[in-house]
This record gives sequence, structure tokens and C-alpha cells, in this order.
Amino acid sequence: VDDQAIVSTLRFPPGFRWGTATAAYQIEGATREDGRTPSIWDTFSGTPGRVLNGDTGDIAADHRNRMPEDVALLRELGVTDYRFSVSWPRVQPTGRGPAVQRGLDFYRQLTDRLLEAGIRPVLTLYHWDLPQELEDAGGWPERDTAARFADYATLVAEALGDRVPMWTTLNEPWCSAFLGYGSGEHAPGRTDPAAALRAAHHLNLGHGLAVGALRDLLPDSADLSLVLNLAAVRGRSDSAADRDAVRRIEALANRIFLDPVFHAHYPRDLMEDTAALTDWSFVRDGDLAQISRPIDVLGINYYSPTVVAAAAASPVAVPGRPVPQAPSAWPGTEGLVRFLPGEGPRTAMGWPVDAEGLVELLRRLHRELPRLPLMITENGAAYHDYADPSGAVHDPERIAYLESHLAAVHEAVRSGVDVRGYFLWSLLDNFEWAYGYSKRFGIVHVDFASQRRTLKDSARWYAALIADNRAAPGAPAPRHPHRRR
Ligand code: GBH
Repeated sequence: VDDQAIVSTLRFPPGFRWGTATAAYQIEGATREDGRTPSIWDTFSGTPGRVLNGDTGDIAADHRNRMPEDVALLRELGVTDYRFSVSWPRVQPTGRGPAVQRGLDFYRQLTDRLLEAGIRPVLTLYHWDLPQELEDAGGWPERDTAARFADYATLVAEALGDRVPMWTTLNEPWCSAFLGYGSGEHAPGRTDPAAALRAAHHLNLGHGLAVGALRDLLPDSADLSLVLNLAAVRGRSDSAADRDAVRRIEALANRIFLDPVFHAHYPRDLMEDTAALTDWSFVRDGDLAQISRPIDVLGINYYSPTVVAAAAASPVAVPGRPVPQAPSAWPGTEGLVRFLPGEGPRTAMGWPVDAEGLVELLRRLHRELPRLPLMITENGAAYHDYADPSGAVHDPERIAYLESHLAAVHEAVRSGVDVRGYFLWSLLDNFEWAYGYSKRFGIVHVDFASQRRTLKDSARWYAALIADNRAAPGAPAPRHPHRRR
């Protein structure tokens, strides 16, 4: 049976949220308006050789100036929710001190328009755009950055707390820590494995401190969340060596966040495996109590599974000469773990299409955290879309990708996993980080010369799906039996 046939008959539970997701630096542009100062991504993209083709977010999809048109697109799609992020340097330019009113006004206008359109705003405080001044003071490897983040969360909550029902602290802290400070593929482009581990802890701490600040300021009804790009890790085989590789990647991709947030400790095996890099003394008394403050929802961003194997024997070291090692996003696994390409069809990113990984991941989370509501906060794919002479933009592969992944979400829901919603990445073609504008994830095509938006076939497909599966008006809001205050 093909996925298309299945999904057209699927019905999701009443109250299921249907959204699209974006991030500030990827769409807003207007990087010098509102008193905004550079973030680490302005600096990084402005440094030759860091982003493909020298692309920057200076203009991006010009969303800062075209927001009303983009909200109209959301209305046309019929989404129930819209997930966006606030640009930290737009509302608090140096990362310290008072908020800038013009910056806040933009998000006030955005959220007002969403609410007028009957769309629920889902706000992410941090989607990777650290104010450059805070990086200059040491960035996430520095403990103070966590406190600065909590102050920034306070400013945004004071301004928008009355109109935003769902809040996310961080988007994918794994990327911030390990691509930003480990492999250097993302801003700020540092390659220091010990700093990456410190960054991971201070991101966790910043999350916890921000949850504390938000709980104090927001109405009881507000849902607080963290968004993780959890890895569905598979071993090449069931051999002891391959299982050990899985364990190491599980620890660095998933447990380094899940364990402190939900169980108030760091994985002991991870601490042992990285002992040559750090003694973990940056974890201070009381930190884990902050980090493990209860949240209401866990957001999961899923694109493809991760397949690993034990590395072949590492090269023989010449005494006195270090074995040259490429900077890694996986501190302490060099020479021990090998990443395999995975099988089957691939997206334009080269990522394998494998919806089964999503089912596995959701089931595993439900087993480990049975009372925690989950949301798919990102899922989608880059493909080479094509326009026909009439100007229509066709993207059948994206539709197939989405079909199979929604069938996966449905399968998980049917087997009892508490998934509350699905946010498609992304509304618009945008600045795809180190790949610049060369990769298009949007269901709406953006002509970056004219800024003209065109719904792709996938956008029409998504609109039809939402219309079909939309909860009846007035359906009761999901309850939160898990919440401990
Ligand atoms: C998300 O990141 C971002 O939140 C979003 O801004 C971005 O545009 C979108 O996805 C698309 O990239 O290191 O070989 O194991 C996802 C980033 C992609 C990072 C998959 C980890 C695994 C490849 N993740 N990647 S590997």
C-alpha cells in the first residue's frame, strides 16, 4: 500500500496542532534595522569560506518587512499554529540591559496578526543567533551566558507573555554546542571539544534558568518546552563493538540533554568517556536542579536516522607526533566511531529518507518518558523543486517525504505515543545555515531576487491535509496531567 493512500485516510486526534516552523535569522533579513546588532551568524556568514557561495542572512526572505504577507500565507494554508523564533540581537542588541522597543514591536505585531488570523503563536527564544557581544565575552562555553539568556527570556516574557501560549527555550542545543564549538560548521565556528561540552552544559543551564523565569512571569496556562534534534541511532550490526559506538553517540546526541532535563544527572559513561577532555567541574551544585525544572512538552526535530559502527583500528601514532584529526562534532569519539551513509533514497541534503527512524524515536521516548507530551517541532526536506512554464512549482519528492513521515507520526500515535502536533519545516525557502540559499526546505517557494512567494504543490497538499484532519472548532484543548509545579 503506498503512503499517499494511507495518509489520505488518516485522522489525527481532535485538538492535534498543525503548523509550520521558521527561524529568525533564516527568514527575517533587515539585520541592521530596529537597532539590531550582529549575532554570531552575521559574523560567521560574513567571514569568507564559512557559508556556501558567501551567502548571508542580510536580506534572507525579507520577512521582517513582509510579515503581513507571510501571515496571509499561513492563513491560506489553514495552519492552527506557527512556530517562529525571536532574534535575540533584535530585542536586546548587546545581550545585556534593557530591551529595544522597536525590536519587541515587530514580534508584538507578528503575534497580534497571528492571533487575529486564529493561529496560535509558538515562540522559540533561541534559534542560534547569539548576540556577537556575548560571544566576544566567551559565548556558551562561558557560564555567564546562561544567566544572560534567562534575563533575555524575562524581557521577552514581559513583552509578549499575555499573547503567546507556547514557549520554547532553545532550538537544538546539540547544534549550538557541537556544530558551533566542536566541528565549527556553524557559528561561531570554534573547534574546541572541551568548549563544546561546556557549551552543552551552559545551554542546559540557560534552558533551566529561563524555564524558572518564564514560570514566574507567564500565566499558568502557558506551555513551556525545549526542542531537541534527537538522534534515532542505529548500529551497523549487533556486535559489541557496534553497540558501543551506538552508546557513545546516544550519549552525545540525546542523553546529554535528556538526562539532566528529565532525570537531573549527566550520563556517567559520557563523563568517563570524555574525562581526558574535561573534569566536568563546570557542573556546579544546584545546576541540575535548575536544569530539571518540569516542562510541559518536548519538541522533537526529526530529519533522518543516524547509523554508526565501530571505527576501524585507528591509525598508528608516531611517537611524539599527534595523529591529525579533523575537528569533530562528537568529542571523545575520534577513532572509535564511524558514521555510515544509511540506505535508500536521499534528499538534496544527502540525508536518507527513513520515516521508520521517527517511529522508533517516538516509541523510545514514550517508553522512557511515558507522561511527557511530545510535539514534532520540525520535519521536512530539501529537494530540487522545478517550475513549469506557468510558474507553478512542483515538488513531488517533498510530498512523498511528508506523506511517509506523517504516516510514521500517525503510527506512533495509534500505538499510544502522546504526540500533540506536527510542525513542517519550513514555511518558506530560507537561509539554510552553512548551505546558504543553495538548499530549499520551503513549502512556499521564494524567488530571492524579487522576494515573490509561490505556493509549491506541497503547500496545497498540506493545506488539504490540514482541512481534512483539523479538529472540530471548539475541540477541548489538550490537558496536561503530567504537570508538576
Ligand atoms: C534543523 O537543524 C534546524 O533547526 C533548522 O534551522 C534547519 O534549517 C533545518 O534543520 C534543516 O537543516 O551530523 O551527519 O549526523 C537540523 C540539523 C541535521 C543536524 C541533521 C544533525 C545530522 C547529520 N541537523 N544532522 S550528522
